[in-house]
Amino acid sequence: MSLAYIGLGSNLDDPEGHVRQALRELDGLPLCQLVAHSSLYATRPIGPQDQPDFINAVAALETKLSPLALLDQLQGLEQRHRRQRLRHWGPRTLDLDLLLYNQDTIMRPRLRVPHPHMHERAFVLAPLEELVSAAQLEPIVLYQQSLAEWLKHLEQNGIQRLSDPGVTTTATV
Ligand code: PH2
Ligand code: MG
Ligand code: MG
Repeated sequence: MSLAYIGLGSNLDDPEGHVRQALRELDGLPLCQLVAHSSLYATRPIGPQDQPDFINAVAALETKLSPLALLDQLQGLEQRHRRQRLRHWGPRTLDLDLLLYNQDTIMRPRLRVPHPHMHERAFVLAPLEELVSAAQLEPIVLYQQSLAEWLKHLEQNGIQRLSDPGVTTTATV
């Protein structure tokens, strides 16, 4: 069994609905079980500013899928939310990023783990830190620094916590 962390984001067509539904759907993927999820956060867009605010969250998923098989499942789920790739870093109904897979480092054309931008993004690290502490998961170290250390360098004004974390499974989604 492996432990994967998934970043969720949406800023189109009822973003909160897409994220909540995606949390339930992650739990329903083959050979996967949702262990815990962070609160939902309202976040200002990073990158192009002419788009709506995002809803972001992070989930911890136990899985027997390989990293690439999990990536296929995440992309299938994005497609079922009618994700359209209109422009790089543009608005989307659902973005699912494989952030971490155990302690693995993966460098493939289709997949880099740890996610190459996660340590620069408070909308990923703030929910991730909350989740790890709420669910009492193993502390995460990225390039020799804790999440709290990375977060110190990041602007967090654009991030607002909306709900409460869920440390069991789908009952709290
Ligand atoms: N995702 C992006 C680009 N910018 N900004 C916020 N606040 N949240 C996101 O999920 C996000 C973003 C590309 O994946
Ligand atoms: Mg993303
Ligand atoms: Mg993505």
